[in-house]
Amino acid sequence: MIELHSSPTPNGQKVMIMLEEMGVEWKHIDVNIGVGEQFEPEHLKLSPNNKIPAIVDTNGPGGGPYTMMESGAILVYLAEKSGRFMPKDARGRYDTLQWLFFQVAHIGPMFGQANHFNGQAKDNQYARDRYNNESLRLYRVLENRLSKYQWLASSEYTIADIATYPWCKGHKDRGIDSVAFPNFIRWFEAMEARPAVRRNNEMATEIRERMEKAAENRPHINIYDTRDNAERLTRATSPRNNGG
Ligand SMILES: N[C@@H](CCC(=O)N[C@@H](CS)C(=O)NCC(=O)O)C(=O)O
Repeated sequence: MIELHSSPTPNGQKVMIMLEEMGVEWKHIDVNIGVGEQFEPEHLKLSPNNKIPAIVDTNGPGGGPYTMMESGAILVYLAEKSGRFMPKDARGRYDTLQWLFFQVAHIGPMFGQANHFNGQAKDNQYARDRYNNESLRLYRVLENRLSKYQWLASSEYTIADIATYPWCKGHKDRGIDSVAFPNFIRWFEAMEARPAVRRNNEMATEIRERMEKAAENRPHINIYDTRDNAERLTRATSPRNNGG
């Protein structure tokens, strides 16, 4: 059984899609980052970087529970555990790892910063231009790759596709359409046709609603508030909170 300690953000959804594709027994344990549950000591035991997602595989390598953070590493682990969504030949495997790392190192952080400055710092034109321009460039990288390959890494559907899709859901708001990005749109539609992806999208809405309801009377935090963030982040990473 796999426990997913998470929230249905793009990084959380990557793992949800993978678990649905594998068809294994799993459950979602809600970690509401809007009320600061990522900073609680129980979550830190699973995720030393205070982030979601984290998993606990109750039947990990060698038997017994195994805990992991970092969505890219979790996808590699689950691909190896299931023997699926990672090509068996060496070139296909390294291509998959390249495009998986490309998502984790570029698509996630750059789209994330663009969303942040567009939403939280509308008057910071420099930062908005920087991350919006870079995001657009990254969509072109995806388009170029997908003009040569059916799926991101190869002719096979892999964990690189699973990792990238949830981050690309906002493409319409960025003016990404089938005229300028025909191969990206073909790929995006192929992703949305997969039953596991459809189930993920339905579950993401349900989990969000459940978490909002559970947090109704609880004090919310603003993870973007730089004034109280400094103190909270220091506390969260102090040796005492980390079992030191
Ligand atoms: N590199 C990490 C990124 C994880 C991450 O940034 N998670 C975000 C949600 S998508 C989070 O936990 N944010 C809460 C916070 O920053 O306090 C991964 O791929 O797992």
